[in-house]
Amino acid sequence: MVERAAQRPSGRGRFITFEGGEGAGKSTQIKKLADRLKAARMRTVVTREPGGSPGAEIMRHLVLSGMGKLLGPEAETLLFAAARDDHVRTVIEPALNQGAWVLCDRFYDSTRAYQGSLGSVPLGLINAMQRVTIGELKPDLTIILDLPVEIGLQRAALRRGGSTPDRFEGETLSFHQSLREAFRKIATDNPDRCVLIDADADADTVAGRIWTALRDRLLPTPASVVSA
Ligand code: T5A
Repeated sequence: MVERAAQRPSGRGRFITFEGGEGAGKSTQIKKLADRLKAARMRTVVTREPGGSPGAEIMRHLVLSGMGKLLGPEAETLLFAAARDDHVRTVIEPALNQGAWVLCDRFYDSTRAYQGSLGSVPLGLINAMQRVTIGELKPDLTIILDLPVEIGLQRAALRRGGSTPDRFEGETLSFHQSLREAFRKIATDNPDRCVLIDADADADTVAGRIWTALRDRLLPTPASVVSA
């Protein structure tokens, strides 16, 4: 656990997280945004959860193989939390302190949606783990990609080819529908931090929507915005 300041010191980078159901297009959109920020000569770090650091990648293997599920929802949540602790300490915080824009594929909203809303892990336990693992760290912006679950699952299946669905892709359709509702609720409950983006469009159209949200929230001065 590390102590983290609530205020954003000058020179500190920006922390943007991407959330949504399976196959929502997060990786695709993070790459597009990273390319755009890099073209604007902004230092950019792309990372993901679970994983993103050597220790957390070991945890990723454990949870996505389904081994965490065997331990029960609370223990599985602890695995995600342990992975996040390592990831924040060794990758995210150092990058932000060096002024980078950190683009993270999933973060604590995934724990709230998957383990909290869907896994019935009590919110008190999730909040306690969050305090221990990340302290006051909070994304500057959370992009929640929203689309019908059938389309997301089709996209995920196409990308996977013949290989077996992972721990969460293999859940029922009603699980994924509830998941979509959980993310929509997170967006509604956190309007200052979250933007719900309609992801049911071609990748460039979705990227344009994300850029508009980012520009409006984090780049308020027109002079600081770089054209595409
Ligand atoms: N999890 C994670 C928890 O339960 N708790 C937690 O606390 C955390 C952090 C991670 C799993 O762990 C769970 C949630 C997840 O189930 P993962 O392998 O990292 O699993 O996978 P996901 O995060 O779910 O992401 P996916 O890999 O499923 O999909 P993406 O990244 O959202 O989508 P992407 O960009 O790879 O696109 C999927 C396919 O669709 C195409 C792409 O080319 C690709 O083939 N595509 C489009 N096609 C048409 N139109 C568009 N606009 C498209 N955008 C992308």
